[in-house]
Amino acid sequence: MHTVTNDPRYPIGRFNRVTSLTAAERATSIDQVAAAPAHFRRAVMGLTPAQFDTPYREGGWTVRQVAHHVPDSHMNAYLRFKFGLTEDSPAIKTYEEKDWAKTPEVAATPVDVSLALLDALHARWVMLLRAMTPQQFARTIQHPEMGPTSLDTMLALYAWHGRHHTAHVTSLRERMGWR
Ligand code: NI
Repeated sequence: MHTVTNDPRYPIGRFNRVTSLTAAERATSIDQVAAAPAHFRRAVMGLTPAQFDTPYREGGWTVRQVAHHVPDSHMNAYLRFKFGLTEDSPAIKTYEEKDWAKTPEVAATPVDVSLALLDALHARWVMLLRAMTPQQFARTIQHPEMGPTSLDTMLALYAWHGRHHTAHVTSLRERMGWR
């Protein structure tokens, strides 16, 4: 389904937009969201401070910035689900992810803090996802760039997103020969 390329920005391919998911696809996507914190934690395990400060590709974010970006992104995702479930097709806000990666706390915050944040956030988010009905996954939000977007689409997007950033780190480790 995803086209794998040699583009270091997209180690697992780009996100292919889907409008709705089957029950089986939804279950797989929720499992991927559930597994994401442990997979990301394993991907960064044992890295040195210098390795955390290495860009995952030339001109790209450092591993440290990626580690802080994933919970930033998934907190926005969680809020999109909550807004989508409690309001009638609400307009949601995008956020300037490049600037969020440079706000004053990012350089000084231990990566462990963001890993713990990701654990707790996903624990709560997955409780929500597993409790949602198919009708609730069909609810929509208004995304300024994507237009009307179902929560199924959001689920598929964020299942991809966790794997996408984990692969940035694992592919860097592979290229650099880091054990
Ligand atoms: Ni991202």
